[in-house]
Amino acid sequence: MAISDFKRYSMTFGPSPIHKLERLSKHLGGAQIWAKREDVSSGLAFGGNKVRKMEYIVPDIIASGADTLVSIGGYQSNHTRQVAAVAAHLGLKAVLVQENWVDWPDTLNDRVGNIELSRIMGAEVRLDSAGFDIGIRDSWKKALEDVEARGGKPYAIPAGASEHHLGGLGFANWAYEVEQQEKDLGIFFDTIIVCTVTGSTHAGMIAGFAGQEKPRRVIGIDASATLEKTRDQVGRIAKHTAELIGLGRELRDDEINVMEGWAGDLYGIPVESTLNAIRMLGSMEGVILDPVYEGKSMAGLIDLVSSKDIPASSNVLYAHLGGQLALNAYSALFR
Ligand code: 5PA
Repeated sequence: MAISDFKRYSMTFGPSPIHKLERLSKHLGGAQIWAKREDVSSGLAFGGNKVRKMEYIVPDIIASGADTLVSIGGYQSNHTRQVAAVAAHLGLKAVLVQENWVDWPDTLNDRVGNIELSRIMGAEVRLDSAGFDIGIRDSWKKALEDVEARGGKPYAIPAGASEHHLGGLGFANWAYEVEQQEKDLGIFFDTIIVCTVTGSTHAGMIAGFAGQEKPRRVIGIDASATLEKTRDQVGRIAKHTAELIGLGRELRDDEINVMEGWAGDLYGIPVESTLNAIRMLGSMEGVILDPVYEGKSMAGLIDLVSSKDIPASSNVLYAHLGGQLALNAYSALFR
């Protein structure tokens, strides 16, 4: 099997756009920095990385005859918001377990942003007091049972669609999309920077790029603050996805590169470098990042480029995976 043998149900406008971050590159004085924008590549509820993953899962949903998508995330999960949008788009129901992943004091945390949109899109939102964990949860199993008990047919989508057997395909294909765009732009991105938490975004990229001729660094910046779990999950999903798309060789350990240093102590809580990155991209480029994911991966990029860990001769591609809706729950930080 190759990636092109898998069915893809289109929910994006086409390849996500790539553009240069000219002023940021100049300011940091090192590598040239570009962004590929998953946050503006779909018309479904502001899009983001899960829409791309779901494009390879929807054919399986349709074939299963399910009538309800069941998924899980934090109160401000971008993933569950995108599942709600996909359900609405397909004419299905959605049950979303929203756990208290972040001990964040904003009283509107369970009302604004992502969760508000999920409610608008008709999803059944179940608040749950459990804390952060990217693994399989009882509350999610219970939601699946409840749908069955009331005569529905559930379709299970784990956190971030990562542990789903097809969860890595969307971003494996992203790697091929990049290769094509490079030909059009006449450039080679030797370094990719991506935020990683539940792992299938980064893992898919690793599997996809591993099959290409020219090697490159695919750096995942951890935003989970539970590094070992995320590293394991990235490695496992990368290997599984590589097998699915017929890579024909084992992935090497050095291809699985999850870096720590910018997550702070806790998932979902921004630290100084996160806020600096958000303000820098906002004020210098008019590009908006969030405090949970992209602010942290951009903080990593800023440091790696500034310190010349990524050499000045490099072309860096920053994967912007979305996430801005959560800013609504973090307004106090920018008063
Ligand atoms: C998320 C994930 P992975 O989970 O595939 O590693 O992606 C990390 C990531 N950027 C990066 C944004 C904007 C994201 O939303 N979000 C999760 C969610 O519930 O929203 C799965 C955790």
